[in-house]
Amino acid sequence: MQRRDFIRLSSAVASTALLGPSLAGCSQPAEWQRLMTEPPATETPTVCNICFWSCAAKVHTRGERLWKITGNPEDSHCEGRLCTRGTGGVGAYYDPNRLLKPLVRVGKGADQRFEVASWDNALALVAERMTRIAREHGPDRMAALVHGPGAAHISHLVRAYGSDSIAEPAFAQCRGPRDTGFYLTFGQGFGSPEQTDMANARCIVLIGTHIGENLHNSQVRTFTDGIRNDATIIVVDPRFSVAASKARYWLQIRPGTDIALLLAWIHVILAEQLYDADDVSRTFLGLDSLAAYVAAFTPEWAYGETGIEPQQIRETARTMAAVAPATVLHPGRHSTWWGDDTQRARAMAILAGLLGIWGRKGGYYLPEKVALPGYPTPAYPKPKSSWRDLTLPHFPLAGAPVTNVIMDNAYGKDAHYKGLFVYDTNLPMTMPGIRRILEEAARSLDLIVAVDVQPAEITGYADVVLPECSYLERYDPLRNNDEREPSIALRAPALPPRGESKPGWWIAKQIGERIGLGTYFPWKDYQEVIDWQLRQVGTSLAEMRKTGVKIFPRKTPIYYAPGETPTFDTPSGKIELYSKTLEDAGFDALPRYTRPKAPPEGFYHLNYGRAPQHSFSRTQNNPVLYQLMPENLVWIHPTAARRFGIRNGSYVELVNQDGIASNKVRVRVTERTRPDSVWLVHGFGHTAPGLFLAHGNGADDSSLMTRVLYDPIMGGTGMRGNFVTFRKGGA
Ligand SMILES: Nc1nc2c(c(=O)[nH]1)N[C@H]1C(S)=C(S)[C@@H](COP(=O)(O)OP(=O)(O)OC[C@H]3O[C@@H](n4cnc5c(=O)[nH]c(N)nc54)[C@H](O)[C@@H]3O)O[C@H]1N2
Ligand SMILES: Nc1nc2c(c(=O)[nH]1)N[C@H]1C(S)=C(S)[C@@H](COP(=O)(O)OP(=O)(O)OC[C@H]3O[C@@H](n4cnc5c(=O)[nH]c(N)nc54)[C@H](O)[C@@H]3O)O[C@H]1N2
Ligand code: SF4
Ligand SMILES: [Mo]
Repeated sequence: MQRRDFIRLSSAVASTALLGPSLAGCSQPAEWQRLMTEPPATETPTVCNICFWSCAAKVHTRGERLWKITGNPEDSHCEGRLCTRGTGGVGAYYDPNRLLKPLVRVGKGADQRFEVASWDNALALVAERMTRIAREHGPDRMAALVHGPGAAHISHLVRAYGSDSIAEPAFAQCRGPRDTGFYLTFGQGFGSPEQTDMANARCIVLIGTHIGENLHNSQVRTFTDGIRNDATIIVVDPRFSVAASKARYWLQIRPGTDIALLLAWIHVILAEQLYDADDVSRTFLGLDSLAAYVAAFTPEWAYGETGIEPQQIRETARTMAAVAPATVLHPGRHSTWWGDDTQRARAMAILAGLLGIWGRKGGYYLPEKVALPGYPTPAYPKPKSSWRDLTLPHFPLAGAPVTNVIMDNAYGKDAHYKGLFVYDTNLPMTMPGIRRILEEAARSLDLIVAVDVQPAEITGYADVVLPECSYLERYDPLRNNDEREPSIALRAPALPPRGESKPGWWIAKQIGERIGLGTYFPWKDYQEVIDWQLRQVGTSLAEMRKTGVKIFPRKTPIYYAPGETPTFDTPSGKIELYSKTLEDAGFDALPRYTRPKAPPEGFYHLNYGRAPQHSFSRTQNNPVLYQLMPENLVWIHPTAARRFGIRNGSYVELVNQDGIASNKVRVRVTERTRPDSVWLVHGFGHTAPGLFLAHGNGADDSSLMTRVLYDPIMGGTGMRGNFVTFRKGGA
């Protein structure tokens, strides 16, 4: 892809909006003409929910037809533009396979057969089982696995009921190790959006972090701004990613050896004294120990581990130090890779500390959010047991509930948890190795509820499936993220819910009232909650329905003042290069490098990630995005293709180290993957029979991840330690 194409990514996809109505059954051009001209268009503000970057948008409708979705020009976060997927949100509304009625499982055990139920009956069943669990075992024995902004409704219900076991895959399958590593070093993690000041950077370092394929809208644009401003781009990736194609330095690292590279970079910066000496004495804890520790980790040593030439390691270290603090060392996002992920994040945080980029222009800015009060409801009861009781003995520094710990305690007759709520997360494709556990859970738990918009894999395991309407048909909690310019954004319904689908807030309130928790839902509807909140910050629902976004002036500076000595929220108040907290918990106080397992003879690293057209496993059945990318391809290096006699465009099955085979998947032979690795876009290979478009297309990376590398510090599920070989098959 040319650089110009890359910059234009988001405008090039505007045309995808045109596909939506045609898929909804319009016969062009007469029907199209009609749709374009009458009745007059209405605009309703929303916040995109196709991924969690939360861009503010406008939904354009004509009567009860959805026309298109465009970026909200008032939004400083998305700068008025949506990405491919956000524009394709039209397909989330028109998806012919949407869940439109509640379902109750009639199959026994793990049998996935369902009957349509009325809302009354479905809610009564949930209420009856929740009441029984509370009476017989205690409400703390109910857990919830949730994701996305709407999760707040279910979390509120479950907390009011008396449980704090509420986990998101955003921790143990995504950002957890990164945030833990930075938290241990700086006393603070990263939020979403990440506070990288790429537009002002002179040097940008990406470790993995495949921006451009990872299509977090404004992040792609600030990265592009950095490129346009001639920042030096350094990309560390075993694969020739889109970002690598923009880089001055592409370091094609041997998979899993990043800590070695980071230690060598730190070695060079300390050995050549490339850091700000003033900063070092004032703000660092443990510099001497660090210097002694990294003395042995020379670029020559790292070359043996990473395959990156010593001269390149020196040159890149000098480059990032020369322009610091205007250097963005991107902290990454999906960081559950090799099991030593918190330590990799620590190594990155230490390097960021030495470069002095925290709170500096061109490095990491200091984010701010709006002080938006919550709607007053009674205090939650204190749970009899907490998620911490089950988690900390295994993962002592887990700062948030861990999905896998909950699931490990949610199957079998003697399981701690007796009931499970699942909202907006498709566990079978999200948590490696979970299908067997879910089958057991479906047999043994008193209740599994899934709230979803489509008959995704997870719904097959539920006793009760509750159909939520799409984000285009509902109110949700206001967007209020920590970012550059504090702002709030409104998601309001642009269309009535299709079928009998209902908003999450309604579902939570209905269940709450049926189990005696009505006082936690003292409002008539969610408009009332939002309007109350908005009035506390000087606006109202009526005003926000017009604008969609309100930007607030910052109350604190975005960067530290020159010469300022900040205090960090660590035990010492300093940047902790040496972590006593880790040491006291029995871990390495300085990041240790462990050589990853190499693939066995005839096997290849299973590498995976994103494509710009899709989000996780949630968009493959979206008719608009399906058209843009109906299946994933497995990238195979020409040497491997030759060895196995595999042709470009043919189909193969991937078979992992434990003999587990994937669906058939089409081959792309390319030098963009390393000779020792294959590449697969996550989210394909759906098995749910109700997803007519997505079912059976491409291969599911999760199903091949039978070897999980747990992070002993915080419980993350490292996914990169799996290997595959090929079985020829298919047409
Ligand atoms: N289009 C789209 N964009 C998305 C999403 C989506 O679903 N769709 N999801 C969003 C979310 S929640 C997340 S968390 C992010 C995920 O996106 P990222 O945070 O960017 O994910 P990573 O795993 O860091 O990046 C994958 C890259 O790491 C490389 N890699 C593999 N192994 C190694 C290794 O050992 N070392 C190094 N240095 N690199 C390696 C791969 O080749 C690949 O290019 O994307 C976000 N953006
Ligand atoms: N193998 C593998 N596993 C991964 C990753 C990977 O790259 N490979 N990536 C990891 C990362 S970084 C992340 S963040 C997680 C993401 O993991 P998840 O959050 O589980 O993401 P999805 O797979 O999109 O599943 C979303 C589910 O919510 C449903 N849904 C969509 N919209 C709505 C809605 O408006 N309301 C409700 N109630 N439901 C809705 C969808 O139908 C789907 O069932 O996955 C992690 N797991
Ligand atoms: S990045 Fe794209 S999919 Fe994600 S919220 Fe923004 S427009 Fe929607
Ligand atoms: Mo993620």
